[in-house]
This record gives sequence, C-alpha cells and structure tokens, in this order.
Amino acid sequence: MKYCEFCLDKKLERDKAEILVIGVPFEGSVNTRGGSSKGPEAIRKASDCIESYSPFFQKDLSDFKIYDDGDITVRGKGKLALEAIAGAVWKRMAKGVKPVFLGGDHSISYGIVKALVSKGYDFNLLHLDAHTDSQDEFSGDFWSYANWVRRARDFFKGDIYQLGIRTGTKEDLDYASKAHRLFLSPQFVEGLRYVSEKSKGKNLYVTIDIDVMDPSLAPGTSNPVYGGLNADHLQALFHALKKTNVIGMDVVEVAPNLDPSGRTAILAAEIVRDAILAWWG
Ligand SMILES: [Mn+2]
Repeated sequence: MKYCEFCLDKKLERDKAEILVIGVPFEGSVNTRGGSSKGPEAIRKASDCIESYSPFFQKDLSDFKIYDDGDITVRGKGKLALEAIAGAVWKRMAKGVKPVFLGGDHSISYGIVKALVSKGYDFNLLHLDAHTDSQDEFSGDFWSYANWVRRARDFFKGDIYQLGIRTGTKEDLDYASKAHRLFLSPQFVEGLRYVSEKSKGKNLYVTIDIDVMDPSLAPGTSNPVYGGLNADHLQALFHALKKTNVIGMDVVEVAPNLDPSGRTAILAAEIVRDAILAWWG
C-alpha cells in the first residue's frame, strides 16, 4: 500500500494539512535481524486494519487533516546518509504542521532532530526505547541506531528524557545517566510524571522505538529485550502528554519480516493513531 489509511480525506491538498505522515525506509547498520526498511510500508498497510476512532479519547482521525507525504528515500549509510535525511526533512517542514515519521531504523531520528533544530524549533526530546542508543561506537560504526542520541548530543541542547531503558553496556548507561534524564523500565510511571511536569509550556518531540514495548506484544523488531511497556503504560503515556505541546513524533524499528502475525506493525499504527487523537485532538 502506497497510501496511509489515516489520511481519510483523499482530496486533501498538501498545503491544507495539519499533520504530515512521512515514511523513512532507511536502514543503515543492518545486523542479522534486519528488516526495518520495510517498516513504513507495513505500518501504512496496518493502518487499514484498525478503527479510526478511539473510545478512550472520543475522537476520530477524520477530525484531523492528515496527509501522506510519501517517503524520504536515502541511499548509502553513515553520517552522510543521516545528513541527507536531515536535509530532506528540513525541506518538508512547515510552520504549525505536525510531522509523524515512520521508520526505518532509529538513526533516522538523528536526521529528524537535526532538521527541526536547524528549522529553529526549540524543544525537549522524549525517547522511549529499551536501549539508550547512546553508545559511542557500535561495531565500528559511529552513526547507527545504537549511537544516534549520543551523536545528536553534539548539537542538541534541549533536555533528553529516556523511558523504558532496560539494557546496555555499562559505558553507555553511565554516559546516558549523566547526559540525559534516564528512567529504567520499572520507573516508567515516575518518569512519565517527571516528563509531563517538565514539559509544561515547552515543546516536546517524541521518538518511539517499538522495542520499548514488551516483545510479546511487538516481536517484529531487531533487538527485542524482555520486560518493557504494556497497554496500560501506553494509555498512561497518551494521557500524560495531553496538555503538552508535542511538535512531532516518530515510530521506528518495526521489522515486519520478524513477525509473521503482523501485530507489531498493527501496534505501531495504533500508537500513531492514539498519539494523534490524544495529543493533537
Ligand atoms: Mn532505538
């Protein structure tokens, strides 16, 4: 499917959109469990399998002007590729329009954050993930999904809140504990309270690695780690940020080839729907 079913008004013109859905089917460092380059396609397809209404937020996606802006396709890998993503995102951003990016591996968020900063946005970053993504080097690579947050720290001066963390090397966890505000997975509720308190009157960008979820709910991802978020945590997340100015979001690391049931992509689509209804409704 080329078109996302969140975009219920097929006649909507791009410059009338409030929300842009943008796929970034980029996969830089591929390990033996790759597949996230097929994430955007799978999430778009899954968007056709779910309701557009949520009884929890009593809103429907038809209440929003959502436009599918296609994919950002970038060749190569490493820093140059991430800079190319940043450039492409930069060109597509317009004032007041909220982007929803579908990954792709998590390194795409480096490009997104970079583009938003150079566009003049002032914001803090909420990073939901099983991993800190803050290793200095990962298998000889400095520009992968495992180090994008550390690289972003070179230019990003806002707060970084990390929730759901439950694995890592001692080095990256020590670094992340100092450089960011890190909450381990069992401290999720406490972390959420902290983030919503800190975010009053501020802008927030939210990046969601699907591996933050309990892998029994989202098995289709490269680096699953036991533990993690469940449905109640997600509901708490959506409700906690209702009054926060969320300027954009992404959902990354869905690898549909690793989940023949398709439920990982469906969950990603549900996360996107509920985030739109809760935060932008
Ligand atoms: Mn990640």
